[in-house]
Amino acid sequence: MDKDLLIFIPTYNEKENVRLIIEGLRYNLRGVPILFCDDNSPDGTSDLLRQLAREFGDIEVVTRSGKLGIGSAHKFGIRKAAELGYKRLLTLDCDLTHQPSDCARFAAHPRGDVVVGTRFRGSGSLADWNFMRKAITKAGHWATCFLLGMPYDATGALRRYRLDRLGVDWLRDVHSDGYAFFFESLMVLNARGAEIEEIAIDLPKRTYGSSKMSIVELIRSCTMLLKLSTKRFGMKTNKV
Ligand SMILES: Nc1nc2c(ncn2[C@@H]2O[C@H](COP(=O)(O)OP(=O)(O)O)[C@@H](O)[C@H]2O)c(=O)[nH]1
Ligand SMILES: [Mg+2]
Repeated sequence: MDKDLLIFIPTYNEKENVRLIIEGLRYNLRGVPILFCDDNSPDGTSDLLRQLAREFGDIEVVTRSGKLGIGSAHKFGIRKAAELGYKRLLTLDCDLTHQPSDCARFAAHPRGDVVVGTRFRGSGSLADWNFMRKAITKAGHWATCFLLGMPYDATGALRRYRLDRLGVDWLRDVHSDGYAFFFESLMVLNARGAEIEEIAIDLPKRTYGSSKMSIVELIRSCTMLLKLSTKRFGMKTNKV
Protein backbone atom coordinates (compact mmCIF):
# COMPACT_ATOMS: atom_id res chain seq x y z
CA MET A 1 0.00 0.00 0.00
CA ASP A 2 1.23 3.52 -0.82
CA LYS A 3 1.95 5.26 2.49
CA ASP A 4 2.46 8.73 1.04
CA LEU A 5 -0.77 10.44 2.07
CA LEU A 6 -3.65 9.77 4.46
CA ILE A 7 -6.80 11.87 4.89
CA PHE A 8 -8.18 12.33 8.41
CA ILE A 9 -11.70 13.51 9.27
CA PRO A 10 -13.21 13.79 12.76
CA THR A 11 -16.98 13.40 12.95
CA TYR A 12 -19.73 14.07 15.43
CA ASN A 13 -23.31 13.86 14.12
CA GLU A 14 -22.37 14.18 10.44
CA LYS A 15 -24.71 11.52 9.00
CA GLU A 16 -25.95 13.80 6.21
CA ASN A 17 -22.45 14.83 5.10
CA VAL A 18 -20.33 11.67 5.14
CA ARG A 19 -21.36 10.23 1.77
CA LEU A 20 -20.91 13.60 0.07
CA ILE A 21 -17.45 14.15 1.53
CA ILE A 22 -16.29 10.64 0.60
CA GLU A 23 -17.58 11.04 -2.97
CA GLY A 24 -15.91 14.45 -3.27
CA LEU A 25 -12.59 13.19 -1.95
CA ARG A 26 -12.61 10.08 -4.10
CA TYR A 27 -13.24 12.27 -7.16
CA ASN A 28 -10.49 14.79 -6.32
CA LEU A 29 -7.96 12.56 -4.56
CA ARG A 30 -8.38 9.18 -6.17
CA GLY A 31 -6.82 6.28 -4.26
CA VAL A 32 -6.02 8.21 -1.08
CA PRO A 33 -7.16 6.30 2.03
CA ILE A 34 -9.38 8.01 4.60
CA LEU A 35 -9.41 7.63 8.38
CA PHE A 36 -12.52 8.75 10.28
CA CYS A 37 -12.63 9.25 14.03
CA ASP A 38 -16.23 9.32 15.19
CA ASP A 39 -17.05 10.02 18.83
CA ASN A 40 -19.98 7.61 19.02
CA SER A 41 -22.33 10.12 17.36
CA PRO A 42 -25.92 9.69 18.57
CA ASP A 43 -27.17 10.10 14.96
CA GLY A 44 -25.49 6.84 13.91
CA THR A 45 -22.63 8.37 11.85
CA SER A 46 -20.33 5.44 12.79
CA ASP A 47 -22.70 2.79 11.44
CA LEU A 48 -23.18 4.69 8.20
CA LEU A 49 -19.41 5.19 7.88
CA ARG A 50 -18.82 1.43 8.23
CA GLN A 51 -21.39 0.81 5.50
CA LEU A 52 -19.66 3.37 3.25
CA ALA A 53 -16.25 1.85 4.06
CA ARG A 54 -17.50 -1.46 2.64
CA GLU A 55 -18.93 0.29 -0.41
CA PHE A 56 -15.91 2.51 -1.26
CA GLY A 57 -12.95 0.60 0.26
CA ASP A 58 -9.74 2.07 1.74
CA ILE A 59 -11.65 3.73 4.56
CA GLU A 60 -10.97 3.08 8.25
CA VAL A 61 -13.46 4.07 10.92
CA VAL A 62 -12.49 4.39 14.57
CA THR A 63 -15.34 4.92 16.99
CA ARG A 64 -14.40 6.33 20.38
CA SER A 65 -16.48 5.95 23.55
CA GLY A 66 -18.03 9.43 23.52
CA LYS A 67 -17.52 13.09 22.65
CA LEU A 68 -13.88 13.69 23.59
CA GLY A 69 -13.42 16.92 21.61
CA ILE A 70 -12.30 17.97 18.16
CA GLY A 71 -8.70 18.62 19.27
CA SER A 72 -8.46 15.25 20.93
CA ALA A 73 -9.71 13.67 17.68
CA HIS A 74 -7.05 15.50 15.62
CA LYS A 75 -4.32 14.39 18.04
CA PHE A 76 -5.57 10.83 17.68
CA GLY A 77 -5.56 11.14 13.86
CA ILE A 78 -2.03 12.55 13.70
CA ARG A 79 -0.64 9.87 16.04
CA LYS A 80 -2.45 7.08 14.20
CA ALA A 81 -1.21 8.27 10.79
CA ALA A 82 2.39 8.34 12.05
CA GLU A 83 1.98 4.92 13.67
CA LEU A 84 0.74 3.53 10.33
CA GLY A 85 3.83 4.99 8.63
CA TYR A 86 2.23 7.73 6.50
CA LYS A 87 4.55 10.51 5.33
CA ARG A 88 1.85 13.16 4.98
CA LEU A 89 -1.54 13.76 6.58
CA LEU A 90 -4.37 15.91 5.28
CA THR A 91 -6.98 16.92 7.87
CA LEU A 92 -10.36 18.53 7.29
CA ASP A 93 -13.91 19.00 8.62
CA CYS A 94 -16.68 16.72 7.45
CA ASP A 95 -19.28 19.40 6.71
CA LEU A 96 -18.03 20.37 3.22
CA THR A 97 -16.84 23.78 4.38
CA HIS A 98 -13.46 22.39 3.41
CA GLN A 99 -13.96 21.61 -0.22
CA PRO A 100 -12.56 18.37 -1.68
CA SER A 101 -11.28 20.35 -4.70
CA ASP A 102 -9.14 22.45 -2.30
CA CYS A 103 -7.82 19.25 -0.71
CA ALA A 104 -6.20 18.34 -4.02
CA ARG A 105 -4.32 21.68 -3.94
CA PHE A 106 -3.10 20.90 -0.42
CA ALA A 107 -1.94 17.44 -1.48
CA ALA A 108 -0.04 18.87 -4.45
CA HIS A 109 1.58 21.80 -2.62
CA PRO A 110 5.35 21.31 -2.87
CA ARG A 111 6.50 23.15 0.25
CA GLY A 112 5.77 23.38 3.98
CA ASP A 113 6.05 21.11 7.01
CA VAL A 114 2.53 22.32 7.71
CA VAL A 115 0.24 23.83 5.10
CA VAL A 116 -2.79 25.68 6.50
CA GLY A 117 -5.82 27.05 4.70
CA THR A 118 -6.30 30.78 5.08
CA ARG A 119 -9.71 32.46 4.97
CA PHE A 120 -8.26 35.94 5.10
CA ARG A 121 -6.91 36.36 1.61
CA GLY A 122 -9.59 37.20 -0.93
CA SER A 123 -12.78 39.10 -0.12
CA GLY A 124 -15.24 36.28 -0.87
CA SER A 125 -13.70 33.68 1.44
CA LEU A 126 -16.39 33.89 4.17
CA ALA A 127 -19.16 35.15 1.89
CA ASP A 128 -22.02 32.82 3.00
CA TRP A 129 -21.57 33.16 6.76
CA ASN A 130 -23.87 35.21 9.03
CA PHE A 131 -22.63 38.34 10.76
CA MET A 132 -22.04 36.65 14.14
CA ARG A 133 -19.99 33.79 12.74
CA LYS A 134 -17.92 36.14 10.58
CA ALA A 135 -17.29 38.36 13.61
CA ILE A 136 -16.17 35.40 15.77
CA THR A 137 -13.88 34.09 13.02
CA LYS A 138 -12.31 37.48 12.34
CA ALA A 139 -11.91 38.26 16.05
CA GLY A 140 -10.28 34.84 16.51
CA HIS A 141 -7.87 35.59 13.70
CA TRP A 142 -7.00 39.00 15.04
CA ALA A 143 -6.53 37.61 18.57
CA THR A 144 -4.27 34.73 17.49
CA CYS A 145 -2.16 37.10 15.37
CA PHE A 146 -1.87 39.68 18.11
CA LEU A 147 -1.62 37.48 21.21
CA LEU A 148 0.35 34.55 19.79
CA GLY A 149 2.48 36.56 17.37
CA MET A 150 1.61 34.42 14.34
CA PRO A 151 0.53 35.90 11.01
CA TYR A 152 -1.29 32.70 9.95
CA ASP A 153 -4.94 31.66 9.93
CA ALA A 154 -4.46 29.51 13.01
CA THR A 155 -7.99 28.36 13.81
CA GLY A 156 -8.85 26.22 10.78
CA ALA A 157 -8.70 22.43 10.45
CA LEU A 158 -7.85 22.19 6.74
CA ARG A 159 -4.17 21.37 6.97
CA ARG A 160 -1.49 19.16 5.57
CA TYR A 161 1.26 17.89 7.86
CA ARG A 162 4.61 16.44 6.76
CA LEU A 163 4.79 13.72 9.40
CA ASP A 164 8.06 12.39 7.99
CA ARG A 165 9.69 15.71 8.93
CA LEU A 166 7.68 16.71 11.99
CA GLY A 167 7.25 13.39 13.79
CA VAL A 168 4.72 13.49 16.62
CA ASP A 169 6.76 14.48 19.69
CA TRP A 170 5.53 18.05 19.37
CA LEU A 171 2.02 16.83 20.22
CA ARG A 172 3.15 16.35 23.82
CA ASP A 173 3.22 20.16 24.10
CA VAL A 174 -0.32 20.54 22.76
CA HIS A 175 -2.72 20.31 25.69
CA SER A 176 -6.06 21.43 24.22
CA ASP A 177 -8.65 18.79 23.41
CA GLY A 178 -11.18 21.26 22.01
CA TYR A 179 -11.09 23.94 19.30
CA ALA A 180 -8.04 25.60 20.90
CA PHE A 181 -6.05 22.64 19.54
CA PHE A 182 -5.74 24.43 16.20
CA PHE A 183 -3.97 27.59 17.38
CA GLU A 184 -2.07 25.78 20.14
CA SER A 185 -0.69 23.19 17.70
CA LEU A 186 0.35 25.86 15.20
CA MET A 187 2.00 27.88 17.95
CA VAL A 188 3.96 24.83 19.13
CA LEU A 189 5.06 23.98 15.56
CA ASN A 190 5.96 27.60 14.84
CA ALA A 191 8.03 27.82 18.03
CA ARG A 192 9.86 24.64 17.01
CA GLY A 193 10.83 26.20 13.70
CA ALA A 194 8.47 24.24 11.42
CA GLU A 195 8.02 25.68 7.93
CA ILE A 196 4.42 26.95 7.73
CA GLU A 197 2.80 27.65 4.38
CA GLU A 198 -0.64 29.08 3.65
CA ILE A 199 -3.08 28.39 0.83
CA ALA A 200 -6.02 30.75 0.27
CA ILE A 201 -9.40 29.01 0.54
CA ASP A 202 -13.04 29.99 0.31
CA LEU A 203 -15.13 28.79 3.22
CA PRO A 204 -18.77 28.21 2.31
CA LYS A 205 -21.38 27.49 5.02
CA ARG A 206 -21.69 23.88 6.22
CA THR A 207 -23.93 21.83 3.92
CA TYR A 208 -26.08 19.88 6.43
CA GLY A 209 -26.28 19.66 10.23
CA SER A 210 -25.08 22.20 12.74
CA SER A 211 -21.82 23.45 14.25
CA LYS A 212 -20.53 21.72 17.38
CA MET A 213 -18.82 24.90 18.54
CA SER A 214 -20.74 25.80 21.75
CA ILE A 215 -20.52 28.89 23.96
CA VAL A 216 -18.68 26.77 26.56
CA GLU A 217 -16.15 25.75 23.87
CA LEU A 218 -15.76 29.38 22.81
CA ILE A 219 -15.05 30.48 26.39
CA ARG A 220 -12.64 27.56 26.87
CA SER A 221 -10.78 28.57 23.67
CA CYS A 222 -10.55 32.22 24.74
CA THR A 223 -9.17 31.18 28.13
CA MET A 224 -6.58 28.96 26.44
CA LEU A 225 -5.64 31.79 24.10
CA LEU A 226 -4.94 34.11 27.03
CA LYS A 227 -2.98 31.39 28.83
CA LEU A 228 -0.84 30.74 25.74
CA SER A 229 -0.21 34.43 25.20
CA THR A 230 1.31 34.66 28.70
CA LYS A 231 3.46 31.58 27.99
CA ARG A 232 4.50 32.82 24.57
CA PHE A 233 7.88 34.27 25.44
CA GLY A 234 8.93 31.29 27.55
CA MET A 235 8.61 28.68 24.77
CA LYS A 236 11.63 26.78 23.50
CA THR A 237 12.64 27.38 19.90
CA ASN A 238 14.35 24.12 18.90
CA LYS A 239 14.27 23.19 15.24
CA VAL A 240 12.01 20.13 14.63
N1 LIG B 1 -14.65 13.13 16.70
C1 LIG B 1 -15.10 14.36 16.96
N2 LIG B 1 -15.39 15.21 15.95
C2 LIG B 1 -15.85 16.45 16.26
C3 LIG B 1 -16.05 16.88 17.59
N3 LIG B 1 -16.53 18.16 17.56
C4 LIG B 1 -16.62 18.51 16.25
N4 LIG B 1 -16.21 17.47 15.46
C5 LIG B 1 -16.09 17.42 14.00
O1 LIG B 1 -15.13 18.40 13.65
C6 LIG B 1 -15.50 19.06 12.44
C7 LIG B 1 -15.67 20.56 12.69
O2 LIG B 1 -16.76 20.77 13.53
P1 LIG B 1 -17.85 21.92 13.27
O3 LIG B 1 -19.00 21.65 14.16
O4 LIG B 1 -18.14 22.02 11.80
O5 LIG B 1 -17.06 23.18 13.80
P2 LIG B 1 -17.09 24.64 13.18
O6 LIG B 1 -16.69 24.48 11.74
O7 LIG B 1 -16.09 25.39 13.98
O8 LIG B 1 -18.49 25.12 13.32
C8 LIG B 1 -16.75 18.36 11.95
O9 LIG B 1 -16.41 17.33 11.07
C9 LIG B 1 -17.35 17.80 13.26
O10 LIG B 1 -18.20 16.70 13.05
C10 LIG B 1 -15.75 15.96 18.66
O11 LIG B 1 -15.89 16.24 19.84
N5 LIG B 1 -15.28 14.73 18.27
MG1 LIG C 1 -17.83 23.51 10.34
